[in-house]
Amino acid sequence: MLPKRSDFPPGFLFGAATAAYQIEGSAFGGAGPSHWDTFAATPGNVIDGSSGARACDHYHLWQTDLDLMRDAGFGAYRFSTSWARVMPDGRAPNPEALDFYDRLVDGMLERGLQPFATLYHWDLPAALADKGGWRNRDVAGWFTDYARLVHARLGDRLAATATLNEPWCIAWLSHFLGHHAPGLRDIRAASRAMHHVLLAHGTASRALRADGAGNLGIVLNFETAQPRDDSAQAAASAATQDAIYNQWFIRAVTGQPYPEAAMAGIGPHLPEGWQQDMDLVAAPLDWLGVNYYTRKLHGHAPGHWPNNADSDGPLPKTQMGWEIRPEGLTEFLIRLSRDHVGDLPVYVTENGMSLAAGPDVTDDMPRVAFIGDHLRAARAAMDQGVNLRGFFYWSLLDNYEWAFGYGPRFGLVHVDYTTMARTPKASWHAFRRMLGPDR
Ligand code: IFM
Repeated sequence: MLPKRSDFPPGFLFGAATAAYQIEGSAFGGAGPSHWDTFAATPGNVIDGSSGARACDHYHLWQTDLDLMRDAGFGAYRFSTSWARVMPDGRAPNPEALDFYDRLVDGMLERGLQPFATLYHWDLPAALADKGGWRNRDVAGWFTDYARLVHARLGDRLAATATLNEPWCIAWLSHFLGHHAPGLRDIRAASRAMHHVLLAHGTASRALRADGAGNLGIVLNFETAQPRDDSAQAAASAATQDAIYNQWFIRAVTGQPYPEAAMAGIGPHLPEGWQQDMDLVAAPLDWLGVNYYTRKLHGHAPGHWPNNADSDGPLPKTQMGWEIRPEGLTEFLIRLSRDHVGDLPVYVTENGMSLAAGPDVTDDMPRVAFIGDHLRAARAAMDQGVNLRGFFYWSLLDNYEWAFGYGPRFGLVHVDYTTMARTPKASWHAFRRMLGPDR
């Protein structure tokens, strides 16, 4: 059961989120290749060998998708613009792409949806990957040029803009763990990316603000990190993981130093002179986006820093194998407000459940329960003083789940990847009963 609309303040925003590469179809509209196209074309990187070339064909079906957002009763839509679509070679504009996003934003406004844009949700132009991508300090300038271009075209109609989605994934998951493009496993590459994503965020935010943009934020992901047993070693592993994942980015963007437990391994590989960037990184924020999904347990692993092996706890899991632990959302919202952002407006910019489709693709009652529990967890944080302003479900549609291909289904709406038919699931109907015209 979902809570009642009246359990939340009248201005509280409910929405759903998507990302360009996961839904649009990177083969359409004159987009250039991104590092995800090339990563996906490399054997072994994506479980089913698939890519986002067609994805959900949102490039052509965007009006249907916006109708689904409106008809569920949502007030806001979180989407991303694709850098590789907007600048196919990483530098020169693609007018077709800007026209597409222009129509998309107008389409949101026509349907009463507030546009929440994310400028980077992982589609780095391959031409910039050739130059070292997030390892190259110049990425801050390249990203800023792209951000300004998008803002010059759309900024007059955006309700909110995030620079980056999930810098931990952009930097650590992709350059240290090797699971996402560019698939590196290298502490020096990862450390540089850990700093350059923040430099890009700070540089672009300041430039956008100078151009007159308002309501700027960043979207960070958080994952509960707890020791797997009561040994001192497991406590140290969990603390290191927490520092890398849950503290590195939020501390830097709010003007706090990088956490000691992460600096122990990353510090020696940071680019020279990084200290001089920290003021720039801490550009003023108008809001913080929080993505939350799960918890992992951590223990000691021999060998190199961070000496960390993760495992799953005992709670029920989603199709991704992720433990379902709604109280983690309450805990993070309270912790972030207490330790980092105070009264700054916060949005849950992603929270969702992957669930395999059964014979009746509309039957996703476990997802309804998941959403209800997480909405109540968000409400509990508000009751304890967190300035939470909205909640975006991930995701509107089943879509391309990166290295997991098209297997995991996170959508409120089922997508048949052969016919591209959209079929609303029980969870979509539950939101409609909570928010829509019939409530
Ligand atoms: O699909 C992703 C999304 O792109 C970023 N946040 C987590 C989601 C689920 O893994």
